[in-house]
Amino acid sequence: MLAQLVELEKEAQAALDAVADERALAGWYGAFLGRKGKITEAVKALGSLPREDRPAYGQRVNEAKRLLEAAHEARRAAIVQSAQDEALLADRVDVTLPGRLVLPGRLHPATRTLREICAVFADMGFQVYRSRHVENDEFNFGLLNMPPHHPARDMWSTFYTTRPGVILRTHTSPGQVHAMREYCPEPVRVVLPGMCYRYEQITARSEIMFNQVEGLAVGVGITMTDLKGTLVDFARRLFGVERKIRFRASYFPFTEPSAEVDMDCILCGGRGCRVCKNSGWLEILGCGMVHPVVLRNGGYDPAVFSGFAFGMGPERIAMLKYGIQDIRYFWGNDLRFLEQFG
Ligand code: 2U9
Repeated sequence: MLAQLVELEKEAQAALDAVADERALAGWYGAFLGRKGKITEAVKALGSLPREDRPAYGQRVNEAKRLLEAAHEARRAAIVQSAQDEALLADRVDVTLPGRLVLPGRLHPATRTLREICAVFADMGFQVYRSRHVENDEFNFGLLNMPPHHPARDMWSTFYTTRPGVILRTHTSPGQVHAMREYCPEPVRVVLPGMCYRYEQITARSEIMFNQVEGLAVGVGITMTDLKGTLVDFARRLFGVERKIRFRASYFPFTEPSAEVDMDCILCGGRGCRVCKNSGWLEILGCGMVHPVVLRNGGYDPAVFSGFAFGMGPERIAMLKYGIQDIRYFWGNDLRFLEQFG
């Protein structure tokens, strides 16, 4: 029996030496040390031996079992280690390779211009006020002095939704009513930047989505000279200290009187060129004194309060500033265009 045991031990050790991976190792364990394994069977055979042979055999078989278990554990550790070594070799990182260049991103030229405009007004004490892009008819038109069927509504071609009265804002002006209602009876000085939507033919000069920056100042004793001073200062801060502006009478339903503002051409300094179409002037914004009806809709008594408002398009301002010929570039997503800014 003892001789058989020695043979079995040798067989087990040889089989273990031939094991190369974890699957084979599990098979080996089952064959020798598992519930029906050969070593386990050899341990069980102890009971059937003559009493006098048992101590020697018992000691030997237990010793064999212990040794093989230790060998099994050592083999398992070696297999795990070599699998790890192989994986590391296969997935080797060459730290001497040059790194991959990560190009820094940049702001879209419209966003950049929008922020520059807001920063100028922020320096003059205007807070940024953001409001919803999906509006209702009342805020986009009614409260801005355009009741249903008012002919001035034709100035804005509107995107309607399937829900009656719910529309995409055609200008940031509804936000001004939200701001007035939030702050009244305190004075307000806010700028409203953001996207507006118009159901229009897309051409070199008009897009269906574009940004606007509108401004509003309401308080006691605000006059048109405040409006003029603010806008002259704005033009000089954004385009240079030499800038001149002029006011042309105009019409907006929410301001009275209303004006459009031109600035002397930044390219030719007013002498006349292709960009200003030889007029020497560039139109940069619209403005006016807030209409008394609109002031009342915002919660202010027009007998006590007055205010001015203005509005401009950052894309249009960027087109003037950088000599961009076609507004469609802003949404064209062409990197050759976008990478020229910032
Ligand atoms: C309230 C009161 C007054 C905002 C104004 C303009 C004139 C204007 C356009 C210029 C080019 C926007 O991007 S554009 O299409 N804006 O001409 N906006 S006065 O007046 C307001 C607005 C809201 C409550």
